[in-house]
Formats: sequence, C-alpha cells, structure tokens
Amino acid sequence: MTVREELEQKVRERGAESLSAAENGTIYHSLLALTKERLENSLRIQGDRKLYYISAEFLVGKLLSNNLINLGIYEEVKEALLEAGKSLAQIEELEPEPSLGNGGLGRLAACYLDSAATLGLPADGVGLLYHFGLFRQSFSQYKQQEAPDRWLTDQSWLRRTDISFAVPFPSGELRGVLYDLDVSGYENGVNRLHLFDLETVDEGLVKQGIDFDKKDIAHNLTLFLYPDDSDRAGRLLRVYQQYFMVSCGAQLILKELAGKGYALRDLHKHAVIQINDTHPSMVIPELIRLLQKDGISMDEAISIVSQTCAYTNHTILAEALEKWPLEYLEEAVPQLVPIIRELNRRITEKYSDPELAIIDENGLVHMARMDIHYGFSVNGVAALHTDILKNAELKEFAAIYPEKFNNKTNGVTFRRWLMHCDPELSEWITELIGSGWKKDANELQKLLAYGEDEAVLSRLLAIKQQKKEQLKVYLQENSGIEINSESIFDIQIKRLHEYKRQQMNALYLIWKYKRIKAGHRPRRPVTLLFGAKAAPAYIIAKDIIHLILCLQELIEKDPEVSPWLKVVMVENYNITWAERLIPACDISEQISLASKEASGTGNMKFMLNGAVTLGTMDGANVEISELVGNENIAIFGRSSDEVIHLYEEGPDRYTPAAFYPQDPEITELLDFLISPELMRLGDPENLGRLYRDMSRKDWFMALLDIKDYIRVKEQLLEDYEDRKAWAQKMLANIAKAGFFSSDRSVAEYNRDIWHLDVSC
Ligand code: 26Q
Repeated sequence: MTVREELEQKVRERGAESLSAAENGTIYHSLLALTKERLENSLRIQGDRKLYYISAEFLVGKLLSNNLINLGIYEEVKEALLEAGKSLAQIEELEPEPSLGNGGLGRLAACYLDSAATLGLPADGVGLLYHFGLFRQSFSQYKQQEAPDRWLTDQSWLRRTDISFAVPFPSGELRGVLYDLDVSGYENGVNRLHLFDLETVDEGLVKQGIDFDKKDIAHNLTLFLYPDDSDRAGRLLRVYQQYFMVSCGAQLILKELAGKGYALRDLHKHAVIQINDTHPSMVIPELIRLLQKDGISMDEAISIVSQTCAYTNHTILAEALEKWPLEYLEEAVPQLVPIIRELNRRITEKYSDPELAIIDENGLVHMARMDIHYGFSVNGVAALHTDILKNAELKEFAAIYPEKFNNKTNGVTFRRWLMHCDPELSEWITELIGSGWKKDANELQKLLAYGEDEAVLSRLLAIKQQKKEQLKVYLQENSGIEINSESIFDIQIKRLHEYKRQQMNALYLIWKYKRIKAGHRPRRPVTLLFGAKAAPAYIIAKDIIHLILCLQELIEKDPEVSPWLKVVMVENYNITWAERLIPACDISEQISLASKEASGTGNMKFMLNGAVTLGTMDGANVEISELVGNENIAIFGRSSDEVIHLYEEGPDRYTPAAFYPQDPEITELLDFLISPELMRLGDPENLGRLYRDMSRKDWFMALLDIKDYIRVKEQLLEDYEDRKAWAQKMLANIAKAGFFSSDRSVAEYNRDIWHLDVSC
C-alpha cells in the first residue's frame, strides 16, 4: 500500500469520508498511527555492545515531521495532503510538544539519539516520564507565571510496555513502569528512548499552580522535572527522583544483558553507560549494589562498573555541581550509603588531597567526583570548556587520571535544525551542491565556491527574508504581535541565567531607547526577540524577565521609539518556538561571560541557518570563530583567561563600583531601572532588587563588558547595510557549520568512548 492509500484508510477507520473531508485532528491521529506502525516495523538497531544514554532530560521536540523525514516519507505525505486541500504544517501544529527537558543538556541528548540511530549505533536513552514536564510559562503583569504543562495525551508516541521494576525506598517499594518511544535514524533503523513512570503517580496531587505535596513520593515522583528545591523537602525529592530513574535504568540494563545470555560480570563488555551530567550519578553505586546482590564481590563489582560508566560534564558553575548531604542520602537511599562510603574510603586511603575526596569534611557527597573516580571517561562539551576542566576546575583529577579526560565538542542534528525548520534553505543548498551534505555535513563547505556569485547571494538573502515573513505571520496569528519584517531580527533564546547575561542585552535596549529618544534614529529598525524560562525559585532571573517585559511595553507605547525599536519576549519558549525563530534570525546573541557557558548549542543552530553570531569568546563560540574567521563573526568582551583571573583574585577584585557610579554612561543605564518611567509600569520590588544586584554585585560582570558590547553590536547593525557583504557572512557561516553536526560528535564519542559496532 502506498503512504497515500494507507492514510486514506486510516482516516476512514476514524470515521471520515475521505482525506479531503477529514478534520485536521483526525488526520493528525491517522498520521500518528501510520508513523508509529512504520517505526515499529523498522529495523531495530542491535548489537553485541550497546550504549545507554542516561539523562534527567530528553528535550525531543515534536516528533511527527522528524519521523516522516527520517522514514523518507515526508514529501509523499505532504503531497498527498496538499492534493486533498490540507496543510501538513497546520496538522503539525496539533501535536503537543513533549515537556521532558529544560535546556541545552536535554536537547543535546535528543540530538545524540537522532545521530546514533542515523549512524546505525545501538544506543538507547533512559530517563523519566514527567507528566507535567518543566512548567508552562505565561506572562501576567510583566511577570512569569508557572502552570503544569499537560502535554501527555491518550494517543501519543509512547508505547506502554509490560516491563516494570520495583525500586526500594525506606517507606516501601515503588514500581517504575517502562514506556518506550521509537527514535528513528535518518533513512536508517530505530533505537529507543526508555522512559520510566511511577506506577502510582497521581496527577490529582497538583491543585494550585505547580504546587504539590513534595513529601508524598509514592504519588509525586514523575510529576515534574526539577521541582522547586529551595527547601529540604524539595531537595530530598530530587534525590528520590534521581534514584528512581537510575534504579529502573540499572535494572533494565541488567535485564537486557541477561536477555542476551551474558553473565553479569561481563556487563562492561556489552554495555556502556553515558552519564549526562551528575543527575544520574547514583547509577554507579546502584549498579554496584545490584551486582553484589547477585554474588559478585565488592572489588569486582567496582571494577566492572568503573569500566562501564562514562561521565559528561556540562557546567563549571559551582552551584550547579551537585553535592548531596550524606544525611539526605541516609534518609532517601540508605542502601547506597555504605557503598558510597566504601568508594570514598578507597580514594582517601590513596590520596590525601581533600579536593579528591567524594565525601568532603562537611559531609557533602560530590557526585561529579564519584563519576570521575569510578568512571573510565570524563568529557567536556567544547574545546575551551574541556581545557578549563583540565587546567582549573578539575585539575587535581586531570593530574591523576590524564587518560580519562577528553573533549567532545557538542553538535546538533541537521535533520531537525535545517531540513525540518528551514526546508527552503535546505532545498536550495541541495540544488547548489547536491544532497551529500545530509549524510556528510562537511560537504556544506562546497558552498564556499559561491562566495562571489551575485545570484546565489541574493537568493540567500531572499530565503532569509521569506523566513522572516513567515515568523511575522506566525507571531501575528498566535500572539497578536506585529513585527516589521524589514527590520533586523536580533535574537536571544536560551534558559534565563545571570551568566548568559540577558540583563546585559536589556542594558543595550535601554541605551538604544535613550539614543533614539535623543534623536539618533538607526538606519533601519531593529527587532529584539527573547525567549527564556526562569527556574521558579530563581528570583533574580525572574526579575530580569520582568525588566525585559517592562521595556517591551515602554518601547511599544512610545511613538518616538516604536517605529525603530521593538522588543518581543515570546511566551513559553520551547523547541517549537526555536524552530520558527532560528531560521528567521539575522543576529544570534551568544553573550555569556567568557568561561561560563560550557558550549552552547543554539549558537550552532543559528550559524547553520545563516545568522551572524554576536558573542564572547566562550564555549563553542571559540570554535565557531576559528572556523568562520574574524570577518564572519562579531566578538566582544573579556577573554576567559581574564575572567578566571578576576575570580581567582577574590571577590573584591571585580566590583561594579568601578563603573557605578564612576562611569556616567553606565550609571545612566543602570539608573533607568529605577526611573519613574519604568517604575510606573513595573513592580518597584523587582526592579529595585535587580538594580541593587547589578550595581553592587554584578556577579557575571555585565558592567565590565557592556560598553564593548554596545560598540560591537552597533557596528554589526551597520554591517548589515552592506547586503552583499552580509550575504557572504551568512554563506560562510552555513558552509562552515558542518563541524557542528551531532553526527560528528556522536562518531567521536563512539571512536573514543563507546566502541560500538555499526549495525546497519
Ligand atoms: C543542579 C542542581 C540542582 C538543581 C538543578 C541542577 C541542574 C539542572 C539542569 C544543573 C544543570 C542543568 C542543566 C544544564 C545544562 O543544560 N547545561 C548546558 O548543556 C549544554 C549541552 O552540553 C551546553 O551547550 C550548555 O553550555 C550548558 O549550559
């Protein structure tokens, strides 16, 4: 049966007369069923040795188009629908976006599953099925509001299996039920994402907003991702959740090993576990416990597990490196405590340096340290980040285990982040250089041959313009917001965090607003687009959102300024938003304080879609700038060496007092936060707190870089006017993006860490 016939049949089974008479909802469910069946009948990637990528987050995004592309039936479906007078784009709108992640780390996990399947590597994901995900963000009175994100529907990509495991807790056993989701490779077989749900979970526990009884673990473990951990009960809940995930994961891994007929002591030969940041680190003691239960000695269990586990570090921010009080572990997972103590004893017996101990003098268990001692590989996620780990943050560890440390610069899947989100650009690239780039991203470099071809350059500008028009229409239809598609689109989309410095971008906005008020109109209007969620308990992050939303309103209501400057903060920023914003972007904001952003992956997606990066020498921006050259990127700000020295010299070395109130230009910008204009609109408590924080602490040195930032951004806005030169920058960025394909990253992981055989 052809795809078209199958689709016709499916809509009829659902009560429609024909495809053309069917409602979009019916078509969506028919397509879901059709695609799921095809996935189930696809070749399951198998092998003697398998990777388990264990992660608290999998930010997979909507799956319909992605699966249609990977199954090679996207065009056929689109055509069939078109002929029936239907639009695939409108049908895709109906799919809820799974809310299983927060940011970069979760999206990276999804890209890696896509690439592993594409490369034919046996690699499954292991995580949790959060019913309400992170949270759904809305804005009211210029503030973020949080609500449960009810993304789980009856008919979805998930398949309930009959596999479940008992997980021991002091208050009794709880059961984890396994749900599977097929992960398709591009024109290849499928792997799986294994998501565990608490059998006894109770959605009714959530009554007001996102609040619920944090102590009721028999009913709450899989309600939310990262529940508020600002109190003890919240932190304990994180431990319970993490243990639930790793215990289910470990039992699944051992069950599959036994299913293949292998002995437990051969675990490391047939399984490799990639620990995605420290959230799943308890998998190490849990596996040791399970092996011991089966009669394997402590010595041997430690040796087996150490040869099985590899750890990826995604951050050097001290506050994000997890450290659990031993007392919490005693309360939540007492069965692991003797094992963790023994793991620590072996280290302290060998090394006297307290920095190497797993349990420190305050009784805190350092999860990353456990991973490094008892895993066989430690990797950072960009060249600069790995250097900082080796030479600063983890230097004591690099000294004793030089062979364990390695770099794996992040990557993104070009199927989603080019083919799916910008089919126009994708097809045009194929017209120019053939379709080889889809399987070998380095072929994009063939585009460099067209650097002086006027027709090619103007077509590139025309495609960008088309994507800007599409975003304009989407914003109009979905948010009632009007933007000017002739303006420059300058975009900052990422989690809200002080180190990412959305607040510095807000200071630029204030500067520009005042500049326009003073009569200096820009050559061309500028639209600044933001998207970001702030963790519910992260006060200053929420204050920054408040500032941006107040500025949005202030500028909108000012007839002198609004024709020239526009601010839009999109509500509930997620993967679907990113897919619309990135192709329409002219300027990609990657402005973290140097040394703080481990890698960034949005920077790669923007580059691939022909945006020019405005960034600091941080994370993967460093590698982007090396690849594209100075003329195709706009770099500003202090270097990571300078920043690291400033921090090393102690808290008094950098002080915003050097700028506020010393520097009149900077003082004027900061004072605006508490100006009557802004205070009239906003909440004095939030604006006042942010003003005090930025003028007295400024922990991420926005004031240090702001002037350079304004200078370089203004220059870039000028550069935009030379349309040919700009198109050449765009072309260079696309052509050099091949390195950032997650196919390359995953191939490197496999070559250096996983050692899996390609199965198809
Ligand atoms: C830790 C302790 C307590 C509560 C929460 C956390 C926590 C939660 C989430 C710590 C870290 C995260 C997520 C980190 C993350 O997304 N890191 C990003 O990973 C990307 C993929 O490697 C990088 O590109 C980004 O630079 C990095 O910020």
